[in-house]
Amino acid sequence: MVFLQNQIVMITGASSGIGAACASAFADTGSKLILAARRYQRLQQLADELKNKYGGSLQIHLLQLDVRDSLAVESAINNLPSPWSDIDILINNAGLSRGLDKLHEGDFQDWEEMIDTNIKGLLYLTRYVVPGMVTRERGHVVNIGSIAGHQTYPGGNVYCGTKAAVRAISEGLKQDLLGTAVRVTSVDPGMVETEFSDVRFHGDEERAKKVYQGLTPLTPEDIADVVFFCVTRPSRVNISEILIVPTDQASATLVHRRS
Ligand code: NDP
Ligand code: 8X3
Repeated sequence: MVFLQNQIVMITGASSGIGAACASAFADTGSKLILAARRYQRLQQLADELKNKYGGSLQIHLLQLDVRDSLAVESAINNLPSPWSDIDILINNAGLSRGLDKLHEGDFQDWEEMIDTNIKGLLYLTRYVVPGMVTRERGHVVNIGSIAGHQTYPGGNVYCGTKAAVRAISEGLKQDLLGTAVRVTSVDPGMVETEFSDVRFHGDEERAKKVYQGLTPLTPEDIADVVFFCVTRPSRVNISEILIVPTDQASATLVHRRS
């Protein structure tokens, strides 16, 4: 796609789920991909798959990065080799939920992991990448929010709080960038089948599977399609927010299960 030729697209949380699907969606467009996550081997595997599929000329730069570490984020962004330093599109996707406990019974470590990743990690990336976009007078930040930022569900307390924060931060960033060419979009999915529920339930696969039992969830590719749509609109168009749910989901708490 001409529009994306040589554009540098950075995706956090690219080792799995929605982030990996976004990497695939952009791989065939002539853009250059910066893929970041903690699990470097998974990133390498994905990069190999994409190069096999789309050709060796596909340019991918891998970053082993924990977005919770502000110094690591600063160093990763400031030390990008020069062909990779001018990021055009930042997809702030790295995120997770931990637990589904009642607030008054919740686990501090779970809370801190969610707050540090979903809010602070997204802020660090934004803080280090966006100034360059402003200087270059081009750029697009896509934050992966959630239906959980629109509606709170029982046991969702802190996770929903982090996604409500992402929603407010996206809106705030858009306001602060008014007058520049930099665009800001929040893509807010409902239920998407990824490793999300395995992570939420600390590896309890049975419990994770039950989340999607009897309904047809979204796929990571469905979300990548929407992200792709948002960043390929003409420069005068800023899609501020998109809420995307499975047909079997009416709200955060109302789903239709066939069994
Ligand atoms: P996955 O668990 O499949 O992917 C999460 C990704 O985030 C992984 O690549 C993981 O990589 C990365 N990640 C987590 N913590 C960190 C960290 N500290 N530093 C860097 N990367 C990190 O889940 P999804 O694809 O579903 O989740 C992606 C985003 O979508 C999240 O923000 C989630 O909240 C959001 N979302 C998901 C929905 C769903 O139903 N699945 C619905 C709505 C929103 P690694 O472990 O290698 O670091
Ligand atoms: C992920 C979707 O409904 O589990 O953000 O919170 S939900």
